[in-house]
Amino acid sequence: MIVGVIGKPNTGKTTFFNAATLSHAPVASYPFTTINPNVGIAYLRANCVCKELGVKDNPVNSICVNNTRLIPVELVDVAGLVPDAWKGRGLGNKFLDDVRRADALIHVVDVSGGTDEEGRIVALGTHDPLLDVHFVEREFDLWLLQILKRDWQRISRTAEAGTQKIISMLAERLSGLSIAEKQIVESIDSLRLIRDKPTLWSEEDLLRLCGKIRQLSKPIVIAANKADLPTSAKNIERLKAMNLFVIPCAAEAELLLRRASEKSLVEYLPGDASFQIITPERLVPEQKKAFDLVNERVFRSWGNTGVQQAINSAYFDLLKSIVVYPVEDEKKLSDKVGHVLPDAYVMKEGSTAKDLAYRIHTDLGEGFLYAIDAKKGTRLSADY
Ligand SMILES: Nc1nc2c(ncn2[C@@H]2O[C@H](COP(=O)(O)OP(=O)(O)OP(=O)(O)O)[C@@H](O)[C@H]2O)c(=O)[nH]1
Ligand SMILES: [Mg+2]
Repeated sequence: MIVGVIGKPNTGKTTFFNAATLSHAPVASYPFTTINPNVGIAYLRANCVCKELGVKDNPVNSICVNNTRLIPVELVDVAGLVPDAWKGRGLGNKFLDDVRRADALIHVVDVSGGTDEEGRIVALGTHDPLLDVHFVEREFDLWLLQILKRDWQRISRTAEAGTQKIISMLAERLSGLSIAEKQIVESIDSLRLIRDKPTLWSEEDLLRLCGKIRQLSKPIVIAANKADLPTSAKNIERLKAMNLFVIPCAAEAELLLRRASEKSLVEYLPGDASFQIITPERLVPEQKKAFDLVNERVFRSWGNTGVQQAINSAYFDLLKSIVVYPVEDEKKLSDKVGHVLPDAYVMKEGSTAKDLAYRIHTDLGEGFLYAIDAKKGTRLSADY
């Protein structure tokens, strides 16, 4: 599973990405700093099962810090999106092409209202960030519509002639966009479009269909960024009233803490509700002031920086992921060389024991007999 970081220019997408992946991609206070996508490894934060099982683990594919498991996941930061990008404005379709493989999206919104719809700096509080939420969804839908319409006459006629089913043709048209056939089926049925009569579907129907497919295949969590600025609180309340997943976020603060933690200046695990300065005597006055500001404007106001929370929300709320800890030896809870709880895998809710076997190795999936629930010691069938 891949999560994409999207939004109009200059909202802090790359700052968010750098904080989450500890990368050094260029950040600047003008639009279109990012042109080519940045791909990196972020971490999902979960309570590690080591505590419940009362064992000391030696993770291999992930990290365990004080009973918290950090599991690597892929994150993609892309170019900013401007109105009419689907027609090629700004960097146009490039943005959309770069997130086509994403399974969920983190929409980084500048909630301070300090950047206009194209990402240019304006007086704080003068742009309405609610507009940004809608326009990004619309760009996506229009982009999908453009792809569908390219061949619509032929597709709809062929389907009606009965040569090939509409579902499989649409799936083919949208292939490579990480859209599952069952999401297409669900979208068509939920809009009550008649499958056998696609020539009767209007342009309006097709646009609604694209919207539905987008909601199912690229669900969005809003990272309400720049929450540290004075004009942000009011807008965050308004966004929350819209019935969306909204996470107040301060990407710059998270980046400061992650870098400081790398240098052992502070003790801080991404997602924590506070941080501790390890060596106050090593801080110069500017650093001390920066940490004080983070405490005051981020932790005291919002409880955390929101970066980890947005990533967790994308995986757990949107993608309904679960964390699985496969082991080879169910008694020792280890792999064959004795690492206890070596791996943590992120899988979709509803995955089966056999899916897990395939995920570990194709041979294991093909030769699957049964799995064992290591907690209970009971055998589990392939479809458990
Ligand atoms: N106050 C505040 N500023 C932030 C925060 N996060 C990012 N910024 C600033 O926002 C500006 C844009 O940051 P980028 O990360 O380059 O934004 P982007 O969305 O990747 O921009 P493009 O690549 O041009 O689309 C920079 O000046 C950052 O310092 C934040 O949490 N708070
Ligand atoms: Mg950028």
